Amino acid sequence: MGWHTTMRRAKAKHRPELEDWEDDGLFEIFPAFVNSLSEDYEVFIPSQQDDEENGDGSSSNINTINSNARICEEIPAMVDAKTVTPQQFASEYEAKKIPAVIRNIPAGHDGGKEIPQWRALRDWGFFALENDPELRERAFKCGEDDDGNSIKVKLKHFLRYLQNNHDDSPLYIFDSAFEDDKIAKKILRDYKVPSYFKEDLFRLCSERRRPPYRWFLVGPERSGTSVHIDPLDTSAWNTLIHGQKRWVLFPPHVPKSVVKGRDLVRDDEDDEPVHYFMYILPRIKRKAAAACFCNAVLPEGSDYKDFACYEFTQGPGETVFIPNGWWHAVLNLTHTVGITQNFCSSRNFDEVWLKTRVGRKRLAWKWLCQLEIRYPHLANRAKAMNARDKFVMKYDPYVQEMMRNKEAAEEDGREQKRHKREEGEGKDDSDDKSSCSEGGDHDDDNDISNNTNDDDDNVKPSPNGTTGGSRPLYMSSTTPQLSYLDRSWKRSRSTQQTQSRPVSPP
Ligand SMILES: O=C(O)CCC(=O)C(=O)O
Ligand SMILES: [Fe+2]
Repeated sequence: MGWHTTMRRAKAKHRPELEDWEDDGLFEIFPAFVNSLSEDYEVFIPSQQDDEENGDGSSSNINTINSNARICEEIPAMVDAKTVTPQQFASEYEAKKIPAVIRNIPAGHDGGKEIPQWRALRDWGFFALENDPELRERAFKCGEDDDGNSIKVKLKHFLRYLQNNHDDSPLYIFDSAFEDDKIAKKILRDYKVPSYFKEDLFRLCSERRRPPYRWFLVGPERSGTSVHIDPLDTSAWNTLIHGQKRWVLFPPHVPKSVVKGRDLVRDDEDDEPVHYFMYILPRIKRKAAAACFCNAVLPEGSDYKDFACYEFTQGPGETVFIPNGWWHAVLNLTHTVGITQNFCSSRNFDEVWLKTRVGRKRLAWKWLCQLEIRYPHLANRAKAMNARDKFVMKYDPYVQEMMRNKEAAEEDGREQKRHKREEGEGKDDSDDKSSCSEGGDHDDDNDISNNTNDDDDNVKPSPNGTTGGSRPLYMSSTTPQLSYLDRSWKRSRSTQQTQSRPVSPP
């Protein structure tokens, strides 16, 4: 099958409802849009004073939003890997959650030291990729069907598509599956995780279990990534080897509804990243400017309070650092090749923990066990947050044992009632029903934690590193979530107090 048919099928699976991928004619008008973009970094913070002057005597006006912007922070910060040490980066940028553009890493500078140049500079050119006898035959993920299944095409087909399509919003290679694959593993040798991002606490979980965290990116012009916050509140770095990417960043306090701008998408419009950058983002900025223009002081709680956004173009050899919680969207202005990784470090650990304990319950338990062994101070931080929020971890073996005891006690109770009824003692039927339903009123999956949104993998709970027999901090006896459990559970707990923890600690 040739590249054309392969890609037509891939597109039909990715967006079955879209009949004409070239309908908006963006291929024609995109170059003019790219030319209209400022090469400078653009800060947009609308003025909140309707009679404020801009310094040249003109007053603020929502039609001239760029001149209306007041630059008060250097975002993104410019960092040179030739001079900035990992310690400086951690304290000046990562800890303060300041987005940054770091220059010179692939060229052989990192953390103020010289390193070998990345092989990616040699091997990730479009010609080199197309002629790599192994990689060209390897299938990469470039989309998803409606059921969330990956759509993969061979690199050689994708590269022909990249050079020849007129789609408004083309497919984009976004592939995270390098492990277990001899051919794609080569990609891992072509770059080196920058020293600024070496700390990677999820590595304590096995490669197979940890959430996806690194992606090889091959993006045709006009493809991109919709506005989002990175998963599990991780931070990210993104290094571009070829081409140009346009970025927009919004600080974490800007509400989702504002950054998405769904109310600003017209009925006949698409909302792909290319439409976002060309049409929706300018409307979001105009709306923010108007909201601020109309209100000398924006009321507390206004969606546009402290609105800001930051736009810039990333060039080859530049690495963008996106601190956790920052909204971002990306548009490939040209064909691009790059690499991105997400990470949890001790500086974003608290936020990542709060998301992981809810979104990945089984993984969170396994991770906590490892943290207790390797980084006890972080495990203590996680446990302190759990105690503060009265958060009970579903896969704590202690909790699971309690739930088993509770169920056993309930079953005992039911058994006794059945027994009594058989003996003719339980005459009042309705009493029996009510007490039975009380007993059966627990979650089917024993979930007594604070959130039932579990998109977990199949990790088995494993021993943790708490001291034998004592109650870990996150299982405080005053935990109110436990107090809703019925008397039979309390009985079973009291019988257990003399026992050691069900799974002995390492
Ligand atoms: O380069 C891109 O398209 C952006 C990638 C990104 O934001 C992400 O992977 O989370
Ligand atoms: Fe992202």
